Amino acid sequence: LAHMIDLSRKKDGTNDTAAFAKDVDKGLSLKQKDLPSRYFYDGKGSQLFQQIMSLPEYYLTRAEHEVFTSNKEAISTRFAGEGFFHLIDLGAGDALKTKILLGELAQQQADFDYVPVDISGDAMQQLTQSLRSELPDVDVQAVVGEYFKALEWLQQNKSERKVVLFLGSNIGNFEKKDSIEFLRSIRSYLSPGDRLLMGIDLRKNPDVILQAYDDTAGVTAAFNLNLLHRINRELGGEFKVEQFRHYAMYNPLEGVMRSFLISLQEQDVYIRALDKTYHFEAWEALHTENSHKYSLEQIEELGKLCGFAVETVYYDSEKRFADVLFTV
Ligand code: AVJ
Repeated sequence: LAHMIDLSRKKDGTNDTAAFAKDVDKGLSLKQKDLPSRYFYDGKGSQLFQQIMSLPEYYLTRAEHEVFTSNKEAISTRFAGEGFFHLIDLGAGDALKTKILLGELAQQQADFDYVPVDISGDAMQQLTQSLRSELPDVDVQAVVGEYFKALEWLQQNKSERKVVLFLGSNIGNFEKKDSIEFLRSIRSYLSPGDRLLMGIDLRKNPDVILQAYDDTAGVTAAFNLNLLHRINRELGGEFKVEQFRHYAMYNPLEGVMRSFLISLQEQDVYIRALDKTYHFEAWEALHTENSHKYSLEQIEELGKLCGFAVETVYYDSEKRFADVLFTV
């Protein structure tokens, strides 16, 4: 039986648009302008991200797909060994990679239910529907909401065995201290025997990384610029989007890919919902995203700091990407 839980409404009575407006005002009022990357993913942004995942330059998705295809039996066997479990997929999206595991688990007749979590209600609706036809035997309970909402859901089911998936190098968007905080909170809802499988993009040739975030077809540029379109659509912004360009740079010392929107000229931008005008100098940068790349040592250290031990590391054949299985 498939159903959906919508946790996306705020308890304090404010709605998503109000929260977006507040964050936009805060970010555009900073001396160094900065907007949270989670706002990329409206309907249009999610669609553009789907396109990014099939770009020749964006190796991450293909690499992780290969990890899952090559290791599906081994991974499923680890998960399924000890009776019923919840398979919780944080930021599931279209769950293309998870479906490889779901098919294998179904074939092994594993006793589990699948709990995909995503901020996109559309994505969760589509996923629920596609699973109903592709894998009718899998019990699906989609949750619409931010990651921390899913953690609350985890708490309600504390006594049941859990396997948490956090795939696609989504951890890469977190600053180091936020990633520690996030993994510790996941850990606090888990018990001995539970597991975490986390997909992480590895450090590699800086050119390869840079191209993945600055593709020749300009899809990543459109994805980044969509944030301004979204402000125009949802907050009555008056961004002239063609007066901004996408700029991506990789710092190999820090292992951080950073994305910006650069103002091509001095300009003022009015946003109706905030009844305020924001000034941009010529060539001023608005920071929109960080994507952290890890070494294996850093992954182990991060796990240890948060109460997780590495059980197995699964790599793609070129060792570009790792899916790390942690135990508590
Ligand atoms: C979804 C956060 C993993 O950082 O690689 C892709 C998002 N941004 N291209 C990433 C993204 C630009 C992506 N994550």
